[in-house]
Amino acid sequence: MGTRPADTLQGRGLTRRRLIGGTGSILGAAALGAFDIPTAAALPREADLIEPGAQIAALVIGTGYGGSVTALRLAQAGVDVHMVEMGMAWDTPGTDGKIFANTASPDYRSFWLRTRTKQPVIQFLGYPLDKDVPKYTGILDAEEMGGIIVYQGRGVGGGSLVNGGMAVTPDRSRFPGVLPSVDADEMYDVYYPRANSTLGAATIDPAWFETTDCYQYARVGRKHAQRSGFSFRFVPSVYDWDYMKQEAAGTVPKSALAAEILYGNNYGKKSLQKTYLAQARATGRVDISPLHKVTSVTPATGGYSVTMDQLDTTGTVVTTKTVLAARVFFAAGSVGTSKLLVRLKATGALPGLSSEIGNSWGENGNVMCGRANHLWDPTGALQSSMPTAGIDNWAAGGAFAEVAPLPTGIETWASFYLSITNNPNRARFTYNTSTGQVELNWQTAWKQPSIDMAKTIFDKINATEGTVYRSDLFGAYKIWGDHLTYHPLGGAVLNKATDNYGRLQGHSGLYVMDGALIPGNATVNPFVTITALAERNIEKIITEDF
Ligand code: FAE
Repeated sequence: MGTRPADTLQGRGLTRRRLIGGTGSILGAAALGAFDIPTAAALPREADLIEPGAQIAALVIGTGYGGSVTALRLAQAGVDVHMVEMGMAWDTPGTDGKIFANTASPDYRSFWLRTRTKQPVIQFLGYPLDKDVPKYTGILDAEEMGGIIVYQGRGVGGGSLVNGGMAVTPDRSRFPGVLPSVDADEMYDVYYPRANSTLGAATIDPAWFETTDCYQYARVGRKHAQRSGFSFRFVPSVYDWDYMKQEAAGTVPKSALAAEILYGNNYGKKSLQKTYLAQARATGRVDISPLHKVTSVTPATGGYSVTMDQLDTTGTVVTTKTVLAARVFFAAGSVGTSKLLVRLKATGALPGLSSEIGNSWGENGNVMCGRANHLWDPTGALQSSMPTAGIDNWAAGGAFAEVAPLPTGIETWASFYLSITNNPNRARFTYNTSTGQVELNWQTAWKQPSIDMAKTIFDKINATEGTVYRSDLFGAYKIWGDHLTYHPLGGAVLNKATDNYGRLQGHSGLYVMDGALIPGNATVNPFVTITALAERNIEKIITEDF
């Protein structure tokens, strides 16, 4: 389907200057300025950090979903745990009194060791949106892996710090295609409910949804979906709905209604810091070392010798530490875990690892697009940054589209979507001996099936509504955001690179606990499945291995 460039906001009486001036959020249009960087305050207290030569019962690499489940359940079983996290603690306010930067005004806190932002939406009405920022161990990593940019959270809480909070359990009928070796009854009877309850997932109050200004964009999304015959479903969120209602009433500081999302959320979102990690710390058995990046794990007498770099906030290595861990849990995320394991196998540090290590990586079929609506279909100047609904055309067209916000602070007459599609393409991580780097062979053209599947929804909606795609968000006259993923999955797949519970083959006492276990696609947003799978696996590991 073609796009009519004239059918943009400009054709509707809005000037570029007015739009850019009023645009924030994921568009990130902010004034350049000097940044105060409170480095000392942001650094962890030395006394709390892991010590060189320490002997650790259970060392967890990474503090995202897989790592947090692992730490909590081990600690509750009486095991002392040390979590090692390459990102910051995110527990100290910056010079503006807030811990996290607003998405509208990225600053030193926003990106992981970049000197220029790399925002998912590249431009708006022809204006590029990226800006210079000081190099800092910021919260969002836009990791360039060949043909794809993989967005990931960095810090204590991992992806929960930066994500949209959509807590989606896949339809039961799709689960065997996601994790064929896992007993689905157990997952849906025990582990999904356990994960959802500990994460604090809840669905929006339907009556409030119908009346609040901040979800007008989702109501428009529903109307368009239903008029084209698609199934529209509410999805739970880990945002505190009561808090959002108070934001709307103006009685508390705003967070979701102030467009906070990509660079952290200062108030209402129940990130892992407030759920699993809070419970884990409360046991008194879990310590966390932020700004520590694991570089090696190799067998040693009594377990594994684990080497890590301690970083300062410019990313410079200030010291290197080696500890002895009886057991090591890889929970560095799909990319982090895969990169470590591929390197450790190739360099002979962990020679017994399976030849399946590095295989079956996918991007959950992510593709973004926008649609330009008619003037009589406004999506609202106030948009909650927390999505709460999706359009389900998985069975017929292979796409589940999140009705996403475009919270610019002004009316844009635009609808925005992140689609999760059944893209069959899978990539592989390999070690390049000449550069010493781990590479991923994903190619941008491999997104074409995702685009085709997303079009099964949006071509039809455009035809019904007489509307067109936006072509000003991802490059000049470019409709599809096919350069990125928010949902990396795979690289150390369950029952292939590991046994059916995440135990790495060839080296006892080593485990994978994160999104690397899921072979490339979860059919919906993945963190609930990552959490539930970790709950299942750690229960078995505690029973049989400790
Ligand atoms: P993850 O949460 O990425 O945690 C891994 C941790 O390990 C990170 O904190 C890393 O900094 C750390 N790490 C990596 N390497 C090392 C190392 N060598 N040494 C020490 N630490 C290391 O992994 N999913 C949903 O279900 N719903 C959503 O609404 C949603 N929205 C998203 C929006 C954005 C912008 C992004 C980026 C992601 C979104 N996701 C969403 C994806 C979700 O956050 C992601 O699947 C999970 O965070 C992955 O969990 P893992 O435990 O695998």
